[in-house]
Amino acid sequence: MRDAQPKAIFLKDYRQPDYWITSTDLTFELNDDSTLVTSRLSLVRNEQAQATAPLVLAGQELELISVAIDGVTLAASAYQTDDESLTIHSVPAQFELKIVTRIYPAKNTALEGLYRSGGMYCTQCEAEGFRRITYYLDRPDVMSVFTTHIIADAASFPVMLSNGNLVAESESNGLRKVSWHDPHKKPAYLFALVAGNLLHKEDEFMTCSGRKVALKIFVEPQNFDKTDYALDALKRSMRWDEEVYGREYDLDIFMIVAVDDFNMGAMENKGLNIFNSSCVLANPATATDAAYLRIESIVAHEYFHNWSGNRVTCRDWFQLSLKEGFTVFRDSHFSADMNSATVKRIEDANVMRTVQFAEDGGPMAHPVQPDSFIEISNFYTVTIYEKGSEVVGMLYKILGKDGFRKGTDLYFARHDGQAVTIYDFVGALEEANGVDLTLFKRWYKQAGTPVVNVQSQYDAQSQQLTLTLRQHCPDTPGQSNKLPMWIPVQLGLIGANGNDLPVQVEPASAWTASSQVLHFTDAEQTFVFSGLAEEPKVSLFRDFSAPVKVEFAQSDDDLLFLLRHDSDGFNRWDAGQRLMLNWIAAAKEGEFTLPAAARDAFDALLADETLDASMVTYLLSLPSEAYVAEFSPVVDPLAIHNARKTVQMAIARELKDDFIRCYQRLNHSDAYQPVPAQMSARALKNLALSYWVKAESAGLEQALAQYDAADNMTDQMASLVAVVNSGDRARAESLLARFYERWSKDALVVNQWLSVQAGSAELGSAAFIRSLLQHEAFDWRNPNKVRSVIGAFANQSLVNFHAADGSGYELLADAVLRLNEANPQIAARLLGPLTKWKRLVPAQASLMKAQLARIMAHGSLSKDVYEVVSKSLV
Ligand code: B3K
Ligand code: ZN
Repeated sequence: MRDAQPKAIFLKDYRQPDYWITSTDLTFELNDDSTLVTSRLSLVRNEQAQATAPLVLAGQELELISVAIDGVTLAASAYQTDDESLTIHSVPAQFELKIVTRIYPAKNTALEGLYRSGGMYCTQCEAEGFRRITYYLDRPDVMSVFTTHIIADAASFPVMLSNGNLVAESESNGLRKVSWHDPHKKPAYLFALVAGNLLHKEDEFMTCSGRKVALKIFVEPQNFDKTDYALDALKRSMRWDEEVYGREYDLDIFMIVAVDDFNMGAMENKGLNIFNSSCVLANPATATDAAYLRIESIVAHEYFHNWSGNRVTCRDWFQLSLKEGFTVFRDSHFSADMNSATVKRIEDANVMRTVQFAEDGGPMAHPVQPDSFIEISNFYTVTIYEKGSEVVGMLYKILGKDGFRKGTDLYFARHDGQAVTIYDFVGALEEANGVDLTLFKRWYKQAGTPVVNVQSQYDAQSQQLTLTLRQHCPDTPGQSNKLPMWIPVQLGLIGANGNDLPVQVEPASAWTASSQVLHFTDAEQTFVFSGLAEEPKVSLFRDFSAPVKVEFAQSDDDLLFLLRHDSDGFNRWDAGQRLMLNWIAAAKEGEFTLPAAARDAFDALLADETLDASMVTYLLSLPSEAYVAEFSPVVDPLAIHNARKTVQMAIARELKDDFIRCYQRLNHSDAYQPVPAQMSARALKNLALSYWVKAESAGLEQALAQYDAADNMTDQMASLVAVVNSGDRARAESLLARFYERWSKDALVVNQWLSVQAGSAELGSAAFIRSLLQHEAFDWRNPNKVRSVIGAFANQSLVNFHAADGSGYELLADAVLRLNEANPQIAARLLGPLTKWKRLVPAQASLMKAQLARIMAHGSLSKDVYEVVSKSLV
């Protein structure tokens, strides 16, 4: 908690530390109510530092027992502590430092540092959690070799793990002692420790150079049957990273541990990944296809960090996107290779457009490489992760597959074992390809979403099409008058028969034919396409080639044409979404009828068995309310909800018979497997069911029948969601009760049950949510449960969250205040929806602002909450 106003930290103030830590030897004695930590460090003064430089170590919530230098215990006058540090006034140029501290893991509700989750001990040290374990140079540019000894009651903690390889174990007098050694130097944020009564599933991976790696997934005993899929995904990730990036694993063992209480999805600690159980555990009866896909991508993401993050790490936290943006790019590419590349692109664009563009247009907007922060935990954002990945993706488009790989090879070779910056990454790509990316680097420094305006003109006589592109990027907090960005525009021209036409463009230097990319680099540029005997349809930003907003007037007929014919799957979807946005806008103004041509196009999609079913699912899915909101100048949640529902009903009614046919065609009972073909078929089948439920009561009966027949959670959950959102409250309540009775012992399933209710427009009023918070299944200490109820309510149930009486906002503010002290990271993260107040209709905006002001008035805000609220109120 803060006494004075928290201060911002600036990138421009970066300087190297005065001391380096070459080795770190830690002993943990895990006792019932406290843990004794003995740290033995070898330190050496930085050659650039002055001989008189004091040693300042970071530390929080630590009970200091003793400090000794080279075996001599220091008198209390030789050092000084405050809430955040330990300063030793005078130290030699090279020395051994021994520090003993006591910590209280069972009382640690912030879930940073060493804490208890159920019966086990675990850690989370990124970004600045290690300082809650012992005093240390807790910054990523201090890389050290770690040895860890753990001593605990042998009966309660048969499994004790840390990074690297197990080098010793022994037992005496009921105490077990183990020692782990990690030969790779690493920053403290990658340290991990786990102790508990755990079972593990084991497998083996043979690396490309023929080394055997033991793979182990540790879980609490009741979850032993939920590890197979993650193990499989891990092996596929390891193989993929060898094949696509030439990266081989570098220890003899790779471990994953599942824990129930975890602030984020997972953590890439060296050799010992720790996962939120919701992101690793699955079996067909309890996990949906969506959960399987999430597990596949997160297992891959954490594994890929072994190179992009661990072997080559960040110099400081302003470089966070160096590892996160690049690693998201790598995991997206992996998921695209494992499943449908087009669908993955659609999903990524959806996140950008609904969540990242909103962040970039709001009070927390920041560049991919931020200039400053108050609390680094607030910067694990969609901008750092997803926009960071899109920026890497543009580099990939610009350099091409082979050029990109040459660049990453150089990057890994040159910086292995180092802590570096985003520009070191770009520098390696530049050097390996002999290109100058100076202009491109603006993507890292300028916040905000560029808007690209497109004017097109066709001249039949000269057979030329002229495209004029203009770009501007709106002001964001602390940044105005932005410079033009290098925007890769992947483009196609389509003839009347639906085929792509050859592209001949002036200036030719702006065109890369191999990737069909136009390089748009100035504020305004005109491109002339020639040899066009007919006016082509223009397909712009294929494959979502840049994270920008596009203003390009195309008629509904043109959009329908693109929906039917574009050879780029992403743009087929995009054209459909634009059409649907137009319909929703029209429905806001009055009655809506589905145009006959659109009905025919949808008909054809539903009947076409040659198309990838997951792609058809996306083509027929309406944009979410959040998506519609992002495309609305002023957000009126109720109007959006009603208009979207009108369009949904029209589609459901008009295509009812097609949906029923499609449902029946796909509703067969092959044994469940989480494989792409089956997942796609289930997605389309369940979309058809959801429309059928909207269209007539027979659909509802079928949803109930499917619920009873289902042997897997995907079908069961789809039925439950359809019934809950059908408007038949009695049936919804009775099915929810049955579901709970069946699954009340399985925490992950219960969390899905909480989230279906909290996110439902039909059920989720603030009063209803308050009753859910009283349910035996809810627990404020568990972040997954808080996200399942409060997060689902505020992010998905928009009509209820934005209720006219402000009750939704009040509920969210109450939750934030309640968690502010106990778990500041989660409290700050929940705040997201309130920060968007400026976009809302005035009555709602002022109610939202009032709740932010109420939080601000609270006497003792954590840095995390303070930063988000104070920036949002400006
Ligand atoms: N690197 C971690 C995130 C840690 C968050 C700390 N507040 C997970 C990931 O991105 O892989
Ligand atoms: Zn990551």
